[in-house]
Amino acid sequence: MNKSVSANGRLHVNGIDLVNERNEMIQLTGMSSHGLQWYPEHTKKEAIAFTKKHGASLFRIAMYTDEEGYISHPEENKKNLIEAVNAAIDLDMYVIIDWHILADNNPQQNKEAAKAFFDEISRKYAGIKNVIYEICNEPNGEDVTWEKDIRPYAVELIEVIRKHDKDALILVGTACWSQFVDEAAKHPLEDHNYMCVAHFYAGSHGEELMNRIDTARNAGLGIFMSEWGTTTADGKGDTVFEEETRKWIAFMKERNISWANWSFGSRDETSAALKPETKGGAYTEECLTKSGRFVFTLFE
Ligand code: DCB
Repeated sequence: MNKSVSANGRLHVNGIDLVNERNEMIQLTGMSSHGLQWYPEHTKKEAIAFTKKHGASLFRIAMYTDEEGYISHPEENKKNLIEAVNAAIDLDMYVIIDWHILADNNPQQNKEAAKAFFDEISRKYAGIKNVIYEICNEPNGEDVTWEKDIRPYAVELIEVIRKHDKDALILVGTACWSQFVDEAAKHPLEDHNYMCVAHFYAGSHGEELMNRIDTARNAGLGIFMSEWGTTTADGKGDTVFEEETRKWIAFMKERNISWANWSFGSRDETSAALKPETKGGAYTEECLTKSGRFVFTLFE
């Protein structure tokens, strides 16, 4: 199936399924960048084109908010983000604008900045069919829940985006690093075109998380795997969990769950798809790590 934007148009959620403009099911697969504040070079057009050449239909731009990201350096990050989004549009790919909360564990913490950012960016890209909004990467921390923190945040953010764009697909992270999708399914949002986000790391997460995903889907909640890794949940260690990853890939394929792999970055860590010495610009197969070589065979 041709998974370009020109062939599929605006995606929407039909029941729990992601479908194209002809209401045909579509599964997007691709890469997530690493932190935009650290590796902007691997979000340029050559970088995204390299993933497309290997079969990716989706690119996720992980714009960290904390850790010297958008909150402390808004202009630089916004400029790099826009450049990356425009490159993905030129390449006829779907692109996720990811408000990558992590150390700032509760989405409420930077809510006002998030509202101002998404107001501006969804006005800029209103009606552009490539663009998908992810409003909070991974809420975490024991006291952060769907009901108390994430859902109210999502209601406000979705209202901001919907002012400019009635139909864009919106992705909403869930508690416990985007694992408690079953909790979200108990009190879904009212919006007509959103999915909740699940994330897995093959060395850390298996059946328990798969069950949470099936529970959520059985309750009627659509799921998007906007980030997953071949390693343990810290992105490090020294093992690429191929067998466990294959189980997850089959699980997602059976359910038509779209995904992006962490990460198209060159940090010296096992989850990175690029070798540490990789510079932006001229990408070849030689640049890929063990994880990268493996993941690049998995695009559907
Ligand atoms: C997620 C985050 C992502 C993080 C990866 C791997 O975090 F969305 O930002 O990436 O998964 O842990 C890592 C980078 C490192 C960087 C670190 C902090 O690979 O280079 O130093 O972010 O910026 C998760 C996911 C799951 C779980 C925990 C984390 N979990 N976490 O299940 O416990 O703590 O970051």
